[in-house]
Amino acid sequence: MPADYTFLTVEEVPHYVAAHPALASRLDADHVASVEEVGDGNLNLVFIAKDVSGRGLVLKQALPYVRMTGEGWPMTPERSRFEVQSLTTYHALVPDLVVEVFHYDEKRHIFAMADLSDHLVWRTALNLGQTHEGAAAAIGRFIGAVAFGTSHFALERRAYADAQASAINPELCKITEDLVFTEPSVDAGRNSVLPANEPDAAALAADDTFVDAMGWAKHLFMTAGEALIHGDLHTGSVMVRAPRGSSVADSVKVIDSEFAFYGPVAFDIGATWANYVLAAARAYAQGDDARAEWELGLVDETWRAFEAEYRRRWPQRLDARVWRDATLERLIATWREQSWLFAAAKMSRRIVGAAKVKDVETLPENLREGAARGVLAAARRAVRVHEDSSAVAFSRTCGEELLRHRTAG
Ligand code: SR1
Ligand code: MG
Repeated sequence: MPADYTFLTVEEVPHYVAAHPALASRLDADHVASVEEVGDGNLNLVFIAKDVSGRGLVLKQALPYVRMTGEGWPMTPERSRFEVQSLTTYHALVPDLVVEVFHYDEKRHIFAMADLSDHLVWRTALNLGQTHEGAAAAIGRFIGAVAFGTSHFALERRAYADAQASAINPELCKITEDLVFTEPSVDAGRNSVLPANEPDAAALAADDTFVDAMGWAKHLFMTAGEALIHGDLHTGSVMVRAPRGSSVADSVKVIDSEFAFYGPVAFDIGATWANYVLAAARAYAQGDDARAEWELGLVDETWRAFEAEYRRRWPQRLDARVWRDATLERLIATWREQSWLFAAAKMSRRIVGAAKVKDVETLPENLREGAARGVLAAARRAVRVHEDSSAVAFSRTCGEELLRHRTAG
């Protein structure tokens, strides 16, 4: 732990706000009604402060270690800089879809952002059986805007180089390289599954096609610096809100981009696809087939919105002399195929690896067994040659495996 690291505490928050003018104008630090630490992710402290007039503010502090495991797994708190930089860039591109950052304290690795406590973490909402129509499309639009707007197609050469340089994020990338690409098939001592799923995990590790595919995916992740990707765009990195009594999202906000770096665009797409499959695995396990099908339908919803947003921005590309429409079509086709690969990586890591998801983990063991088996089978099928590489074919393929393997309740 760095010697000069000081933890932010619930007691300190009002004083911290009062001491920073950019915050003091957003929250009445003399009349604070409540401060709560609400961080439920794997990494950070998150405080929500409210004043007596109902205004709120969120303060987030990056810990010098992985919260999920404790001090035994150190991690640079400098990650807050990557989060602030990327959120600021994203907010400039798509302000309606990204949480707004108001303040950054580089020394203490604290930043302040808008209070989204009238939203729910999307994973929580999905697990509660709620629908937020339009959220999947919103995330597709976000990915498309970022894929184009932070790339060499949109940025002048110097600005592009500066953006790449300031987003070199090796420590966080290494976590992804290990946990997402290597460890699902090469256990580094952090994996775990139910005893009943041990043969499934062993079969995954022994599947040469899968392991080779993960090797290729890891290579792409480490070399394809296409855009300032989010890097951890699962359903826990999205907040959603719907008016009371409505199933249509009126606000969708991307958060938690500390893993951002210049990487492959399809990594973010694949992350969303994988998490829709995990949500569907839960619904199938619970016997709610209609809901599972709705969740699998989110795959195509995100893809379509991504593609539409990218195509909408394409006319703004800098060098249309050589970046003709053939380049656009090749990009789209490549990303669609790569999304299968990255989704397979993301599905498998959430079943066997160190950081699991509530969608599957909170199922009773007898149902979890089949859900986990189905997700691993889906991941293994997704890396195999498929004639039809569409998003619809991806969700159909995964759905078949989830249904084939589900266990009776
Ligand atoms: C050690 S960090 C574990 C996971 O939490 C984050 O949300 C990322 O997904 C990371 O892989
Ligand atoms: Mg996170």
